[in-house]
Amino acid sequence: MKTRLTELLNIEYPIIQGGMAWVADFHLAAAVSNAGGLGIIGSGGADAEWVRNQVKSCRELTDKPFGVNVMLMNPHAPEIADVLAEEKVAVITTGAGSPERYLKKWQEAGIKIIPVVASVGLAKRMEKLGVDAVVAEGTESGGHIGELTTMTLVPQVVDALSIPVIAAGGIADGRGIAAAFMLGAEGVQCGTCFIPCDETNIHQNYKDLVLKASDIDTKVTGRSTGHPVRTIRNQLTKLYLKMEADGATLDELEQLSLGSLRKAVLDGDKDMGSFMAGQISGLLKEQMTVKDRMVSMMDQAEALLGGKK
Ligand code: TUI
Repeated sequence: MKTRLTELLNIEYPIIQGGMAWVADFHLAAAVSNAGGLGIIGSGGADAEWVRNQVKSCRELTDKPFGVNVMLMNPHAPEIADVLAEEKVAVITTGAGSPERYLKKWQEAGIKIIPVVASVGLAKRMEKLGVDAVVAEGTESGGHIGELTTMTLVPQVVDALSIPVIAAGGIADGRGIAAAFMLGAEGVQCGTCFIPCDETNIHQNYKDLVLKASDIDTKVTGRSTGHPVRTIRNQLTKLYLKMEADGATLDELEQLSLGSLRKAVLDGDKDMGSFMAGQISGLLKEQMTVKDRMVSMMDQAEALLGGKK
């Protein structure tokens, strides 16, 4: 399946991996790139030296292109932006904000820039500033989310832009890829489907929670703070939602969730960890290698879309 995206990024499959904070380290990114997609190191709230080391380690595991996701609410984002320009990574994706102030520096370093957007307005602004593609991410996604669904967001972004659009949110098999292409996307970004993979360097409880989840097992917390986040429901989400309903302050809510992603990824704390994952978790039933996951998704997509293009 050749598209403008596979040409732009020099990859075999039109699949890019979501830049999942704490979950997507260089092991996963290298596995996705080696399997023919675009692996992404998720820098989340990390500092610039962590990112530099991850980039160097990834280069030892793959000769293929890979990217780094910059989470724009991270206080270390300005230093990370500099490190990525110095290291001349192939691709940068961004999330949770507008990357406007970093674009010139990254463009001068020859880096392909793909902002993740949740609205047509930001997508248009990004195109005007010369980015290479956008990820249109629906509210089905895990982690920090926007309001619109993938089904409604993707075709509206496709109609508004000339650059390639990558669909994200709720895609974990070949049917999802085929549907995204029908909406006009030229690639997909998948996150949740890579959580229960062998190469993902996280606590086994996290993988098992995604595999065991049903269709209704994710919850969105933080709507009252303006930073809604989708995670697998547990004691933490129950407590958080109750405190939000009771009118808790930002400070109280921050105290509750402080370090909870770490508790999920490193400790596997099923009760108090923040297990970010998308609504498509309910579709995922088996742990497998990244390569097997990608090949089965692409085989199914190609069959649905009428053979190899
Ligand atoms: O960024 C994501 N997903 C994320 S980031 C993250 S780390 C985190 N941890 C704890 C609390 C909050 C975040 C986990 N998951 N996806 C891309 C995305 N970007 N979704 C929504 C947006 C977005 C939202 C508002 C992008 C821009 C925006 O407004 C910018 C503007 O200026 O209009």
